[in-house]
Amino acid sequence: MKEQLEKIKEEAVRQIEASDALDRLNEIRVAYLGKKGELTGVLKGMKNVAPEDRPKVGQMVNEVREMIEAKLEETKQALAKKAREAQMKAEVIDVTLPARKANVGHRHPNTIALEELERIFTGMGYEVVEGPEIEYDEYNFTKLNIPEGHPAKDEQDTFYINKEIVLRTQTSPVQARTMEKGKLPIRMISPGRVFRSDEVDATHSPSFHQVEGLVIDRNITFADLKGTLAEFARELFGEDTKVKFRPHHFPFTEPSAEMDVSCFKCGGKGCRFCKGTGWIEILGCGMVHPHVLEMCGIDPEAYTGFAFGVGLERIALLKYEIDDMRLLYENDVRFLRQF
Ligand code: 2NM
Repeated sequence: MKEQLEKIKEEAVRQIEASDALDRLNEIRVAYLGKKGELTGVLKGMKNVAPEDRPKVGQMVNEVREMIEAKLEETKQALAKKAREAQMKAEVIDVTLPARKANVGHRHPNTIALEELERIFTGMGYEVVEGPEIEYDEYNFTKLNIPEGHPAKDEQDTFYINKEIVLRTQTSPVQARTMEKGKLPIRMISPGRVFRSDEVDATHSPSFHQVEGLVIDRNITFADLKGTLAEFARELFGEDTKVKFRPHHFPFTEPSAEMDVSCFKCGGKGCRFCKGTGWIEILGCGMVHPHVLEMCGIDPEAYTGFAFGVGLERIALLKYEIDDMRLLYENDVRFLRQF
């Protein structure tokens, strides 16, 4: 019996020492100490041992059991330590590697132009107000004196969501909403995305950006409009910039005008940039139509105002001498980085 136990002990120790994984240790535990294990088998065979020898044999079995358990535990710890060390070695961080280069983007020409416009107008005391891109026909057209049947309302030009709701074709509905709130005077610009059902080409896109301005107070005249927009042009294109107003028509202003600036490339002599005319068309403007004031809840006998609208892409293309609007929508960083 003693020899058998010695043999079991030796074999168990040999197997434990040869094992290289926790799974394997568990198999060995089951094979020796489990319900059907070898050592358990010896205990079951006790009935064949003479009664006076049983305590002695029992003690020996226990010693072997304890010995195997200790050996299993010790090996388990050693394996875990080895695994930890291997992991630490594998995950070592090489602090001498060069850092990954951070790729910062670049402001879009539209954004640069918008921030310039916002700087100029907030500097003159204007607020920047935004509004919804999906608008009621009522605000986009009716309150701006654009009646049923007006060509601007044609489905050829406007994206309709349904009979009452459109993608705004201008940012003037933001001005109408601000006037309706009733807080006067008003000095505001409303920048934002607008939509027209246009084919894409070098100068058109179904979605582009506008900055519209509005001033309402007592005694506002066309002189205020001219002085303000001339100052705006000088800030944007340089202090020698001249301005010129040509009569025009907009439904929401009366009188209306378009403003040209003297060509900032040739100073007005005429060049390829201004197509030989010396002038570049820059914005539309006018005195807010009394009907518009009335429909937006302002008394046209007490208050007057002027308004204007600038295409943001047009400013960006001119200022940065970009000859195709489509370049603004590709967001190729090699293009964007140049401005
Ligand atoms: C333009 C040209 C002229 C304009 C008018 C208004 C409002 F809401 F006050 F009636 N906002 N913007 C306006 C006037 C816009 O864009 C070429």
